[in-house]
Amino acid sequence: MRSRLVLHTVDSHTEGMPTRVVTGGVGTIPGATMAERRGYFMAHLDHLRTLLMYEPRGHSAMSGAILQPPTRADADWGVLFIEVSGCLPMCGHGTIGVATVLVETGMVPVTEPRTVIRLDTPAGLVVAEVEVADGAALSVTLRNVPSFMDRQDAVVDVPEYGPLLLDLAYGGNFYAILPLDRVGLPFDRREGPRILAAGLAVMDAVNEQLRPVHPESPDISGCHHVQFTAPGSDARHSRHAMAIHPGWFDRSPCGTGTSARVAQLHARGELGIDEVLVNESFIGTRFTARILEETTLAGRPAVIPSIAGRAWVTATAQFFLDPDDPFPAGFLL
Ligand code: PYC
Repeated sequence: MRSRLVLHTVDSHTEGMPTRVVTGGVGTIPGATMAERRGYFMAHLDHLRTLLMYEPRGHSAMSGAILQPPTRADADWGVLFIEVSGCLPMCGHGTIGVATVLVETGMVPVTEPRTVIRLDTPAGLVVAEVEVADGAALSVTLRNVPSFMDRQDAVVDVPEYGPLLLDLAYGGNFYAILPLDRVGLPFDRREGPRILAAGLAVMDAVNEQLRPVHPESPDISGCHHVQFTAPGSDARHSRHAMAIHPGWFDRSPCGTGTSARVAQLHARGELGIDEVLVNESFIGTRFTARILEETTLAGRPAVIPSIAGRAWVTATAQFFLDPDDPFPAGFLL
């Protein structure tokens, strides 16, 4: 057995969505902040992401997180989120997976019934409160970054679908949010390929016509996620199909998407502080969400969402790269 590198991981899934947590082998990524490290990683180390996320070690809906020493004194760990689609500034299901792995492997001091972990992410500080019993992480509630409605009732012209009315909201990533029936499709997993095609068309149109940019962090820009809400969804119980670039669905209810959804519902006057939203994924798994407080971001109204869900550890692994491996950066089919 030969290997050019060894990457250590603890794999988990959060409400159905994988988080491959890289616990060793990458080293400390250069950069004074996690946002700078994200930029360095994308420019110089992206082959490590594709090696772990793409086939044959991953798959077309793979997701993960690389643990790092924190860059700020008030955090316990730094986290870089990796996916088939790139490096996200923030990932909610990934945070729940990371917090679960940190507790269940003893990589943080664990106290029962609650362990608080402060995570330094490229989008800002995220605090995860883990409910622990007998060493098991029973649930994780995260306090997310400021989330806001970016554009309400925007119209985008989407080839083959026509002018579409949608909201654009931020919850750690930018989300276009619109009812699925506006693209003439039923909320049915058998329609997955057509829902994904519509999602990609909406993303392209949004990025051409409305391209969102974070008001304080211009390195966070563009829309790579479309939240198609199911008929009957409201501010108490929402179901959705989350189409993600370059063409996959979130299996979890999507933590940053749920944060964007609560910011949207709050801006529309439909969800008050501390009112609970149950947000359900395309496979029927659930996060519960609430707004902890109102705030402002670059002078615009924003909210601090809290998102709760659960993750389960599925494996530990050591990934190798044989010097003769014909796919040193993996591949996607
Ligand atoms: O949970 O925030 C999330 C997420 C983003 C993309 C996939 N999951």
